[in-house]
Amino acid sequence: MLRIAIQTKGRLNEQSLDLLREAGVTIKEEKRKFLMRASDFPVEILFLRDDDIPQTVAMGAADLGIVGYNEVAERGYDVEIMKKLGFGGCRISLAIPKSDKYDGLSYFNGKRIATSYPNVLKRFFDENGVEAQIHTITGSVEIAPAAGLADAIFDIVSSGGTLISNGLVEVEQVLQSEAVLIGTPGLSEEKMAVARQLISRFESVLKGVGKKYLLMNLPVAALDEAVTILPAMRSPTVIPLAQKEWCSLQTVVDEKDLWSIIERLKAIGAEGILVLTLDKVVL
Ligand code: PRT
Ligand code: ZN
Repeated sequence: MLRIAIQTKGRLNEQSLDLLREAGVTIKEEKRKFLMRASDFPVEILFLRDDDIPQTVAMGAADLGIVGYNEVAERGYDVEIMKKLGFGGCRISLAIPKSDKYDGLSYFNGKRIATSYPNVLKRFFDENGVEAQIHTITGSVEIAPAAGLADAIFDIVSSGGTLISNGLVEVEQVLQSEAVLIGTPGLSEEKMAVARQLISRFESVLKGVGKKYLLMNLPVAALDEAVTILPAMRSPTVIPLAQKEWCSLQTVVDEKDLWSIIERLKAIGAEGILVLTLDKVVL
């Protein structure tokens, strides 16, 4: 039985559960306990505060964990990063009052910086020869400058809205983060086999994210040109139609390119274009 630790509540909880569910690992939600057995896969889910997940996995009290890379980097426990999971994206940045002039990292010499990520910040300052006072605070770091507790902050930024509403401006992006799957180093072969199976399912789910399945009818004469427009996984599937001069074409495209691809296909005669949501891609 493999034990995987995820966040009890908070920003990563829902997406961690969604990813597990999409990968065929489901738990009965009626009565949530701190440790729950999945009904359809040899996994149990341990619900923890995100702060505790790296240590729990490093100790082997959970075999795997889903947590923000920022927590892994800050806590410094010996865990293996097994997979980036593509959600929970954010960065840890240095931000200063917007009325201040910023002239590079030397700005921070002698300044007081409030943060919940003192270790990541200390490493960054040491690497860059900055000597500043790091003040560790938990909770609302962004109010520290206005409250006179610090000159600048080092905190998680995602949309940037929190900084703006506190009169701060981001000046250095120090660490890029997203949710990652971590594992205890040296898992037994038996556990590794289950972990590999789970990772391969995660990969199938993640490959389907941001992809659409396209189906259309196309004049056979336009096929060569259509193939140059469509970046299929190998090449698009072409099916003959009863009307000899027409064929049906099927392929997978990135959602971000969807409209430009559709417009180019219409321009070469594609008709009856269907766009379908793609669930998983198993290669
Ligand atoms: O209760 P528990 O200890 O488990 O949770 P928590 O309160 O410590 O963490 P939580 O749930 O807030 O965040 C969990 C993880 O989500 C973090 O460790 C990051 O990896 C990731 N994440 C992604 C974020 C954000 N985006 C984010 N925007 N974590 C926090 N924020 C906060 C940030 O601290 C700041 O206050 O949101 C604010 C900034 O957001 P913007 O959009 O205004 O820039
Ligand atoms: Zn936390």
